[in-house]
Amino acid sequence: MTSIALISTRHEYHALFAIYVPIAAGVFVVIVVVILSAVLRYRRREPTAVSRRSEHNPLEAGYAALLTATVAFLLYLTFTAEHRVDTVSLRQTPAVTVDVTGAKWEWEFRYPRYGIVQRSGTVGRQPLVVPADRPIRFNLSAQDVIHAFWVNELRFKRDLIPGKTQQVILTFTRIGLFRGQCAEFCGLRHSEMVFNVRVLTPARFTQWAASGGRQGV
Ligand SMILES: [Cu+2]
Repeated sequence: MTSIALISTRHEYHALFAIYVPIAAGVFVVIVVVILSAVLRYRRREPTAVSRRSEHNPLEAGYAALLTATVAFLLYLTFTAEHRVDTVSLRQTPAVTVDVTGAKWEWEFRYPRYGIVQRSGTVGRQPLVVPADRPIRFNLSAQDVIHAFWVNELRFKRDLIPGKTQQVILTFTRIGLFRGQCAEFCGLRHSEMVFNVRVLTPARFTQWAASGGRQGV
């Protein structure tokens, strides 16, 4: 095994979520307070002299600076997390490689080392089978139009672009059956472009792979 700690996309996502949501809630409260106070303070009444003041430069500059700083802070956090997932995780030695191809309207999961091909669509909705707690290299590509590989369990979503293969290393930490689906509208049967992810213990995965995928999971 590698000495680099496993990257958990789920953990990275929740760490970002815990920062984004309070900021979004704070912005919402400020907007509601400002709107309500404006509505109450300037509600219809007898006409008085019109104010000659049309702008307040220091206040507006401070507001713009605060907005810019907040956006820069969030972008920094987001890109740092993406960097960890994309770059740092690629230094891990993958235990399994899966070529993932999105096509109208099914997923193909190809395991070159084991000669196994699983298809999510026509042939009995075969699952993507992976071992838990092992880095898995996914080579992501699309055959026809843009699809998106979305596995909510990992909090991972990535657009697949025809003619381009993207590599990403992901790790599942929980054993079980999870859902995946295409998250980019790709045509009439887009909503049927779903798949299951079967996460096994490493020993069970080895058995499954040794049987050429014939042993049921
Ligand atoms: Cu789709």
